[in-house]
Amino acid sequence: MNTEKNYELAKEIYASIGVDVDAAIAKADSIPISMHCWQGDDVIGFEKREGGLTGGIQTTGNYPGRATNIAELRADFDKAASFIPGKKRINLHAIYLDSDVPVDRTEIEYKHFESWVKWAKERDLGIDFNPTCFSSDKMKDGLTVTSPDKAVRDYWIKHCIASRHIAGEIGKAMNDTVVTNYWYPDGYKDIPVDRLAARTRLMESLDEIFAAEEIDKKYDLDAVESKVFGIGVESFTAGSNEFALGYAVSRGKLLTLDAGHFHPTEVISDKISAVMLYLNDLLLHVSRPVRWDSDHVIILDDELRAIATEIVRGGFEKRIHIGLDYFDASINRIAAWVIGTRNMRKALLAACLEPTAHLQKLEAEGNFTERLALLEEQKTMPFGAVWDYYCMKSGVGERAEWISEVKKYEKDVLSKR
Ligand code: RNT
Ligand code: ZN
Repeated sequence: MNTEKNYELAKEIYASIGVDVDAAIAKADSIPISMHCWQGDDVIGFEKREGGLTGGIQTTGNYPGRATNIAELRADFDKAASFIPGKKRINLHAIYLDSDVPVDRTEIEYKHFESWVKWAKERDLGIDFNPTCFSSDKMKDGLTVTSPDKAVRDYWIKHCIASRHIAGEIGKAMNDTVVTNYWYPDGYKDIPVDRLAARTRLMESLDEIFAAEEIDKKYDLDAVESKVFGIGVESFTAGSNEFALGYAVSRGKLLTLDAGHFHPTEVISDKISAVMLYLNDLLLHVSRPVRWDSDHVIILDDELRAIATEIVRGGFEKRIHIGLDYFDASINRIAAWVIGTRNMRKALLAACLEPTAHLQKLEAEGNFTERLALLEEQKTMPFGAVWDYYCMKSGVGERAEWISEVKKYEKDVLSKR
């Protein structure tokens, strides 16, 4: 469908504004995107446990074909990944362990994740990790590491220490840096009277978790995720943004900015350049909140483009770790992975096609007229032609070709589950 020809024309147009399209493709292709395994099974995991998703997060929808075991999840991930160009990682949660028998969360070991390492290595995927501090009868009043009950706190601290150890072992086995994200739903439905005590307990628990073992940062980086509220914990969240930022800066940890964890008019794209002044590394959970932290599939909207642009403009490709965090159970889950991850990559490619140095020069000179004019002209430049060519060259099919293949997989595989 004239993909090469369109690309040649696009190349000429971008060259006229000083952009090298091939260099842009190579750069966008090399930026890793960590695909969250939990889109494939509605954040349930393989613990052989009774009970649904808790912790203020929710999947809605009952589209058929959910992955119910490791083999299915891996096959589905492979299918999705085959339609997504560029460098990919898989983001695992502790509940995605590989074990025939139930294992308590405090008893998990590296051996339960060894098969993931083998699988990821065969595919040249990186791995990221998360302790799972939700969906458990070991929570008390919805609390984990901030519980006033020391036994409850200790349980969750132990789980996080075990998770962190596993992450370090995965890093060593992969000879790569695993980014481990710590998220706690802990908060209160109604107005608390001792916010300080809850946050003190959170700080002390995190300190205990990270002090337990010295792990080379080459193999594992720890990130603390902030949140404003969750369903059932509307009045107070211990790990607020100020808490997490302060913790990360004072302890040399990573902050995790999740696009759905702020007030509705706040955007994380504007936070990147501020926090990067004080942090070595940052983890993003790219998501799409619709009225609340609804975790919709990310679309190529202004905010997604702004996030990617801020990463590229700042030269933060190595220091900002891009993770996706959404879960939609109302549509084909493989399509959800493909749509969202392709959009993240598209946004990165669009960002790499910007004549940033020129725009920044105009801004520094106070030439805001030309800055605006050029930014607007750019919007209708043939970005799609570059994307199509990149997809073709990457062997992931052209344009919407993947849709019919996902439909076929749904008919042949998913519908038989
Ligand atoms: C929840 C957080 C958290 C989870 C995942 C499953 O609001 O965003 O990151 O979504 O860990
Ligand atoms: Zn998140």
